[in-house]
Amino acid sequence: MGTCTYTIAKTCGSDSTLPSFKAGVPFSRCHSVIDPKIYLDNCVYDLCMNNGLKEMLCQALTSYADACRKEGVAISDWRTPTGCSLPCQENSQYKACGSACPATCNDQAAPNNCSLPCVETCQCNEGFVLDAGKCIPKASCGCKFNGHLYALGEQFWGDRTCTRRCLCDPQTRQVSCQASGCRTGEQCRVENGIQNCYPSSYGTCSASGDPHYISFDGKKFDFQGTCLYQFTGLCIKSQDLVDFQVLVQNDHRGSQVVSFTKVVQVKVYEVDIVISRENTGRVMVSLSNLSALSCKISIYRRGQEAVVQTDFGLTVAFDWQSRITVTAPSTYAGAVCGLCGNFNGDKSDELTTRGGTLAPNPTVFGQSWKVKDIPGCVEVAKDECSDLEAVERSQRGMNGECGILLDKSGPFRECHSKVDPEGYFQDCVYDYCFFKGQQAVICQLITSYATACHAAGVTIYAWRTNSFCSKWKQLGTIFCDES
Ligand SMILES: [Ca+2]
Repeated sequence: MGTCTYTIAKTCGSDSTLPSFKAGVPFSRCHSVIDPKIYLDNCVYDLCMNNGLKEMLCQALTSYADACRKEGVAISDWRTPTGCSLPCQENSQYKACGSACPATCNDQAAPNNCSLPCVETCQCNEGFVLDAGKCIPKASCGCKFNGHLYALGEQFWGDRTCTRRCLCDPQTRQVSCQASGCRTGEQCRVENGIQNCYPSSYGTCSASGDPHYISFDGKKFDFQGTCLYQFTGLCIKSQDLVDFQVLVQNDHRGSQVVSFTKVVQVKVYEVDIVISRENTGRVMVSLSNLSALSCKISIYRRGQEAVVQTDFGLTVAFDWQSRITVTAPSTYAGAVCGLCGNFNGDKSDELTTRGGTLAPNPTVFGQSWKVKDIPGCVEVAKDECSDLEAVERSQRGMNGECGILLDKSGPFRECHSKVDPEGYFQDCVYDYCFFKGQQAVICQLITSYATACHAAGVTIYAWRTNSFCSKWKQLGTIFCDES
């Protein structure tokens, strides 16, 4: 032991004052099976080197007790007399020789059928059982159904085809099931390991440029009113569908003839989210319902866009400039209304006004979806661009400007079969005409087509050059230059 002077013999139990390793209780029955000498020596050494730290004594005794138990020797309680207590959690108590098969919610009779040797353990008190590492009252155990345990109050599907909805009743702790099924527009499948009814498809509505709308059912039109409008929202209320509203406000730009989307407002779960050009790079959120924000709504940035996503599958994206995209699950088919149409699969009834009649033109249609007047806002139909046809003719033959979209050997050639460029070309010509060929405006249109091609999984080739839609110009000045 060198210079160590600690009186270790006494502490580790080689005299009669402490019960530890000494013959007699509680280790005596083990001495003939495992010689305690080496354990005693180690104990003495460790204690000496650590100035008699109690922890060392307890560790040494624990390792001897474990060794004995492994040999099948029952050890009586040595912790109480040595003060080496084993901390036990709530609703449990220390057992020197407890069952190795504790009672659980799944198997409350487990200790009775246990063939393993006893272990030193914290055993749940009478009336409690082990569940996820904790001792809980037996009455708090969930329900057993088809070999699975479900929490009290938990709802789940009782079959693989989503035709029986089951509940683990908190009162009876029994499972009760009812005939049920997925709603229209949904299908039963497993996502992220959870079987449920999920939307069978999604629809997309968008507005970009001055703004050119494409409704859920694929109807294209232009509407330039500059007040606040319902872009889309739930119109046929149902307890199965979460209510929401997406509003847009357009803004006069440049020539004052056309307008662009400048504010997008999303209202859902009593949360009000505003994305505006004025606050590019930021999203404003009303804080009346913070909990919904954390678990039901997520807001993040994706490339140049702000994205608002809800737990029921609605996604709203706005690039803070002029392009807004709303994606809704098929469960909302036929139940929405607004500038995006009713999402019923029928293109011909898309210009249905708030009053339920079919509008003769997009201006009348758009006006009917006005939510609010903004001071100074107007809803005039824009004048036709006088030389639109001439512009279209000349652009159609070009390899550059709007013509780049149609160029059969151009950068978008592989996309033509996947995404028809004609509509984008028409929009491009339209804007080109009103903005007198202002490049930033048509670059936005071409970017929209490039984005659609990317989404369709098509490779497109470099189309920006230093003199045409260069990246720098697009990020720096597009729609930001008031002159
Ligand atoms: Ca429709």
